[in-house]
Amino acid sequence: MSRAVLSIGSNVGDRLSHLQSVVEALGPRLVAVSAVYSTAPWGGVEQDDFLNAVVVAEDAEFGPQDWLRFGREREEAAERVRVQRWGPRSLDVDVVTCETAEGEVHSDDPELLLPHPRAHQRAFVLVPWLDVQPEAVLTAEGRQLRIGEWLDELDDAEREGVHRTELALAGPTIEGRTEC
Ligand code: PH2
Ligand code: MG
Ligand code: MG
Repeated sequence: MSRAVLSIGSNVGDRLSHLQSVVEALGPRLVAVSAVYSTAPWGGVEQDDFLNAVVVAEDAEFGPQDWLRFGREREEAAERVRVQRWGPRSLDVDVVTCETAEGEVHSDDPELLLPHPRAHQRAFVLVPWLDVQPEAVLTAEGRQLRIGEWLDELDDAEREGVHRTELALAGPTIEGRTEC
C-alpha cells in the first residue's frame, strides 16, 4: 500500500485534457485533487504558461516505483516527447512524495528521488499541494518544514506566477458516474 502526492503539468496541446487523463487513469485510487493553476514557466526556458495541479492517490498494491511507472505511462499516452530539460511538454507527472505503511519514503535512486528534490522551490507545486494537504511537511535541504513555510521562503515573483483558474478536474468516471 502506498499513498503518493503527484504534481501534474502541461503546456502543450489541450492542457486541461492532459491533466484530466491522469485523474481518469487513477480512477478510484484518487484521494484528492487540487484546483487547476495557470503558472509561469519555471526553470529559465522561454515557453508557454503551464496548467498545474496536484493529486493525492492511494493504491493497495503500489510501491514508489509503481507511481513512477504510472506517471511515465500517462506521459507516453499523452505523446510526450522529451526534447529539452524543463522545456515544453504535453504532460509531466512527477512523484513529489510517497508514503507507505513504514512511513515516508526517502529514495536516492536517480530515476526517482524522493521527496522530489525541487518541490520546495516550486510555487507551481506548493500552491496546489496546499489545497489538498495544507498540513503536509516536506523535507528538503536537511530541513523539515510545512509546505506553507516553504512557500513563504520563495521570492514573491515565484509565488505571483501562480494563478488559480476557474478550470476544474472532474472526478474520475466510474461506471458512468462521476466521483471524487
Ligand atoms: N515543469 C517543468 C519545468 N517548468 N514550470 C511550470 N510552471 N510548471 C511545470 O509543471 C514545469 C515548469 C519540468 O518538469
Ligand atoms: Mg517536472
Ligand atoms: Mg517529470
